[in-house]
Amino acid sequence: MLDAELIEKLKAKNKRTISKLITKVEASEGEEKELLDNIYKLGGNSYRIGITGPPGAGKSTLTNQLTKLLIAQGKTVGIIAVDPTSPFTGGALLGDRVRMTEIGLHENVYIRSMATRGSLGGLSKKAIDASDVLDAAGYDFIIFETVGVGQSELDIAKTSDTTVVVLVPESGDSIQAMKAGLMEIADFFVVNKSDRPGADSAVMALKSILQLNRQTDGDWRIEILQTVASQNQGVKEVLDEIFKHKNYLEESGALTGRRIRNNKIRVKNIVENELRIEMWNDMRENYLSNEAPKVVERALSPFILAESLIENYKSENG
Ligand SMILES: Nc1nc2c(ncn2[C@@H]2O[C@H](COP(=O)(O)OP(=O)(O)O)[C@@H](O)[C@H]2O)c(=O)[nH]1
Ligand SMILES: [Mg+2]
Repeated sequence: MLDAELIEKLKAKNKRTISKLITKVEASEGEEKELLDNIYKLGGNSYRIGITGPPGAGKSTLTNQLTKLLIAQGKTVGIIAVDPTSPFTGGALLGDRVRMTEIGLHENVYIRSMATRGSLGGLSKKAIDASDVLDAAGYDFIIFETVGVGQSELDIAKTSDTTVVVLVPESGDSIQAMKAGLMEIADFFVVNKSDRPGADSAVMALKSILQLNRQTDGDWRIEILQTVASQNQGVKEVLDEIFKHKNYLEESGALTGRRIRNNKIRVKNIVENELRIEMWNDMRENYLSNEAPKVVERALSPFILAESLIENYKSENG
């Protein structure tokens, strides 16, 4: 599957080879386990950074600026931009591409955009699998840009070593709404577009939420940084904070713990996904469709129907 020549090209960060492999990984529906397994074994040296936040917060702009700083330090960077925007806002995707083209041409940078295009819950799995290809290629850093709204995006954030949540002054209200999910994943916050009015009060609002939800992630203190990414203001500080967090994780030994936790989530997701596919074969799907009206008529309860489906699955799978 992965012959020596291909591995050599991959290790040389040949972009065509990487693209082809990611396409293969993206297309795989579980039957390409051998490929995924071989790719996984080649990796292990990348540091994963998640940049998440609402649409338009400036995640791509920030990612672009951070990447410029990293390549100036001689680092290699792989970027996976996960954009679940519907066809209605397809323009945003195009915007990302244009903005990132410049760094994308650099030999030490590889950029891949992934859109949902109906792949529903499978997107996070595909993005994570794709990051294994970049890891195998030997990129020093992998940056996931995700829109922090759905479970799938939170899943990706949970596989990162450092997660940065980007908000804007206008996010005031949504900070409240999103706080549960975001608090769970943020290693630090960035209030971007701090050139706009309301930046200070957004920082204040965030601070008070942070104090209410005192996180106990060891001795790590969750900071709030301010940036104007479009003018490259405060970006160096964001990179410093990423490195500070990386050092903290490495020196405290928390990095291994975090990666174990992340991989448990990953394995559980793979297991649940495969079980779901095996469970809902045509036969059981048809059976469900035929029996469902009886549930509505109360001739059958959902519990009994579920049980008979599980029993059928079990009898088939020993
Ligand atoms: N005023 C202002 N605009 C910004 C700033 N950062 C990014 N933008 C603009 O905000 C828009 C959305 O940025 P983008 O990076 O695509 O956001 P994303 O959807 O989070 O990736 C673009 O037009 C950027 O030029 C900033 O700090 N201040
Ligand atoms: Mg973007």
